[in-house]
Amino acid sequence: MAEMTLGSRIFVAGHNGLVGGAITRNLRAAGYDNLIERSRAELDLTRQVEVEAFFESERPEFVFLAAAKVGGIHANDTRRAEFIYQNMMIAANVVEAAWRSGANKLLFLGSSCIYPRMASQPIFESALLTGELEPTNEPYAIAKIAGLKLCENYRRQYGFDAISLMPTNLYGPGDNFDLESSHVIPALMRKAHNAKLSNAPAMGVWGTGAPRREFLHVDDLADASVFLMQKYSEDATINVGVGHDVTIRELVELVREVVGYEGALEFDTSKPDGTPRKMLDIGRLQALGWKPKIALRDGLADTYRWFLDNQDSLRAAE
Ligand code: GFB
Repeated sequence: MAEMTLGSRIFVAGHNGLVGGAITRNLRAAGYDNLIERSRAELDLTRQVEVEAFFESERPEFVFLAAAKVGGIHANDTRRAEFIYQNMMIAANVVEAAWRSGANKLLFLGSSCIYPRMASQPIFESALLTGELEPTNEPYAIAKIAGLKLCENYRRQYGFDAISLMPTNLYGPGDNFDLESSHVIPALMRKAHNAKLSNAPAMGVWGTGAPRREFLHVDDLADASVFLMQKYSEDATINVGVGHDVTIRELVELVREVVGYEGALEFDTSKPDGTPRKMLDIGRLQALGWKPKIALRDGLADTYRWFLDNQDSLRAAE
């Protein structure tokens, strides 16, 4: 296994996104100073010819594949073609070009929503492909499973050191706060914030509030990603989570506390609940010597500070 050193040529695909941004911050803080970055306008990862040309000329040694088309339950459910097409193309193009151009190692990110909808809890890595997927995110899941299988099979056939991680639901600074397409944490934070400012008697919450979710701060994921790039080289994907979960109702109570909104909650049960529960078993990761550091309440406060500092640019971008 080739070692990633401070001078290694490292490509973080998706460095402007939630995950890629956090990995870039983590690497820079640790002293890695040979990072290769391309915005979407500079390099469209769904275009094979562009991706091949980029890898041939830049020849990155280490690749963090954090670029993906992502979104919350509604975006996944309604933009199904975009989610399957873009994620399959990005994974296939980048894994192939990285291997072909002689990269030392690639790290791919799956997602806990690609395990079977009714997987027994906590979810072990071995649950992959043992049952039916959650229908609201099946296209995304199929594309991500294909990405995982690319890594596994490029290892087997070519000996390419491609590994995959399975992060649980993520949140943190740099998240998407658009109410239609976002994940649950930024959506609830923005709704609570708007309700507080307008003195609204209640804020809306999708679904019943009963589903359970496990949340990992993106800075913890970035830390685990860099750790595993250095330490892990096996076929099997590895779960990255916190090992405990909360109901959506408990989450909204925490978000209200952080934001300071005391009105009522209105549950809109015409909106989907999605998977009833998805909590990862993180025994394998812990056995390697890594554990998360950021508690949910602290992470929510950190995310809300980021939202307050950036809300003008978020509004301008909409
Ligand atoms: O983060 P989220 O959208 O995605 O969370 P999933 C959805 C859960 O939060 C559902 C509830 O139970 C919703 O009913 N919820 C309550 C809300 N209020 C809101 C709201 O205002 N906005 C949103 N978005 N949800 C995604 C997958 O599933 O998980 C993706 O679709 C991805 O593929 C991601 O893997 C990690 O956790 O249900």
